[in-house]
Amino acid sequence: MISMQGRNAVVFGVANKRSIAWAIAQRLSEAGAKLAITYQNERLKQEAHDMIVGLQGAEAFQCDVTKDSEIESLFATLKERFGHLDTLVHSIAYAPAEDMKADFLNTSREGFKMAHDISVYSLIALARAATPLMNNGGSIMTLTYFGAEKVMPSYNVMGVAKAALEASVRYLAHSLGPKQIRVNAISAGPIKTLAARGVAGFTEMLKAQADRAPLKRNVDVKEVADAALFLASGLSTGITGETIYVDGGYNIMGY
Ligand code: 0WD
Repeated sequence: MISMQGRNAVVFGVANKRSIAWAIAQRLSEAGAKLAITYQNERLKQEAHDMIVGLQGAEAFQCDVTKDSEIESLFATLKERFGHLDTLVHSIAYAPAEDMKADFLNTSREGFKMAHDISVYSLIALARAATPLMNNGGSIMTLTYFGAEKVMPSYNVMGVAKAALEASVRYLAHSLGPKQIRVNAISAGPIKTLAARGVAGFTEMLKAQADRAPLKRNVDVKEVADAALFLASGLSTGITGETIYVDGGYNIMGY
């Protein structure tokens, strides 16, 4: 049993009960961590507050990661409420639907910028804001997808953003390593969530992955949450800058 007793964690990207971020928040909380979850806007506030009722001592705060002022005030609040932070989970991505659907050749300048701002730059901004609170070292993690490395038809600009995200994980790991703050990515196999619904042909992706993966099945969100707990815990203190696959082994296959 991995214990997160006495540790504080903040989890970004809880949209609803199907969110990967929610499974991670629950897993960290079960292991004893004190949790802050964040929601994007007023519209998601009620649901976030309803959801955390079951998580002992958890609190929910608004933070739209495109707004520097919201990031700043969130971390000021976290400093006040938690004192220090041990774990930060970034489980956020967005690209305009038109750009996901379009032929990649027709990716718009605005869509490209937005996808990279929300899905990549936000990790850098949050890591910077969290650093002063991680004075005993810490673990930062993000969620990525294999579309960063290989072409997944209809993943398009999001694949390019995930490649930038994985490179950012390595550069952040180098930057924060001397402070004993580790930065890693979990590359999850496809899981049915709100964000996944924006990917055309998602059901076929699920099926293809289950057919070809060595484990011959899709992954469960709980398996992703278990890997997140490992990365947050004292069992992974030698690991930083890595992309860890929780995909049933799909990525190792040639065909
Ligand atoms: O198959 C999947 N579901 C996989 C997801 C496979 C591999 C990786 N991932 C990644 C996603 O790319 C993302 O980085 O996991 C992360 C979490 O995605 P999810 O759990 O699949 O999706 P969802 O429950 O929709 O959570 C993502 C949330 C947003 O949801 P919507 O769908 O409403 O855009 O990211 C949040 C938002 O709550 N988000 C923001 N939060 C703060 N500020 C912002 C923002 N500006 N934009 C989006």
